[in-house]
Amino acid sequence: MEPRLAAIFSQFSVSAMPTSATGLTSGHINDTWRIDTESGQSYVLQRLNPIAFPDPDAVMANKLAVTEHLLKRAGGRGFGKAVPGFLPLRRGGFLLRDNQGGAWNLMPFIGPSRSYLVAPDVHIAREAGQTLGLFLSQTSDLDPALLSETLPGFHNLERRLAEFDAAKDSADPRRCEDAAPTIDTVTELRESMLGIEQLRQAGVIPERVTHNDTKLPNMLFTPQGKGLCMIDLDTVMPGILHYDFGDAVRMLCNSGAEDDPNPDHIKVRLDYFEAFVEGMFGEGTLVPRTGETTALADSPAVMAFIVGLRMLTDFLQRDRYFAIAYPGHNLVRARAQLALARRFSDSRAPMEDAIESALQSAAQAGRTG
Ligand code: GN1
Ligand code: MG
Repeated sequence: MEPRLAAIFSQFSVSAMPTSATGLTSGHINDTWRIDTESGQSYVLQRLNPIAFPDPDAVMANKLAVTEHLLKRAGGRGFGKAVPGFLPLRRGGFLLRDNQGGAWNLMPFIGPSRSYLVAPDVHIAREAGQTLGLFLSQTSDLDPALLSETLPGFHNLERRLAEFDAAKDSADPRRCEDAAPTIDTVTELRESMLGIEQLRQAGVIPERVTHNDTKLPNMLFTPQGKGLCMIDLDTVMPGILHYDFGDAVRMLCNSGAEDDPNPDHIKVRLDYFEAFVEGMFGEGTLVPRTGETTALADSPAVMAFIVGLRMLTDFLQRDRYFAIAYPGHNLVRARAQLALARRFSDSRAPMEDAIESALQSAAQAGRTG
């Protein structure tokens, strides 16, 4: 095990000796390792990226507030059995600063468990809906005003468009040229994507505690494929249902990869969508509040558009935010996500029907049950 990691691990309040560290590489922002120890208990050691998270103390405070609340609320439902927690440092507190601006925290590894990059079947899509629904229902009574907005305007499309416009104006001409057709796609779609942000600002869609990074790899399942819990709580903040719903569907219901270079692979899995909404709403796991179903069927397109826009902006800014695997990776990602946004817009009507029928079956179950 790398001496640097061993030294950092030793500062946390764990008595067992570490035996190995394995990099967990599915995230695009932070560095994460699984640490195995002699006792058999494993841990997840994470270094928060200082560029993405300029105020790690506020991030940690949000994560602690949400996990403490989840711990109080967990149990009694026969589902949602696990809650991610944090280990304190020997000297107190939960965050260890290094001299490069990184901030480290340690969590117990929840196991046995697994996660997926791609959903293998409708069963997992349903469990994913239930896992997110449970997280949102268990945080429904946590006042969002108690959390800081650690990444201001994170899913605010007006803000993301302003950042994109500024990046375009100052980008190097070569990158602008490579990105020209993708920039045209943004120009074509941008107005049509602003509805949810306007409804939020008008107060039609109410604020709640949201996870804000609900892609499938951030959901944990048992080895048999039962949903366990949401992980990667770095972005828990005040938000709206549309962010978490749309972002989860973005990854789960795409038959291609997030960075698929082949546009023919990018199609909407309506069967997965139906299963997802049944899992989330069908049995009353999450009961939406007034205003929360308004424009909900638009949210997958909008969230794919926002992520694609952020990736394109990052390409124009020479890839300083998202980790890339090859030159041009952010542009490939952006193309795929913008193509996906179009596909979701085309599937709006059947998605709206699926949401409606899941809500109806919940209402029926409520009447008869
Ligand atoms: C980033 O770090 P990771 O992979 O969980 C990003 C999300 C994007 C996602 C795209 C803090 O998430 O907003 O949706 O990549 N996280 C941050 O895969 O910017
Ligand atoms: Mg994340």
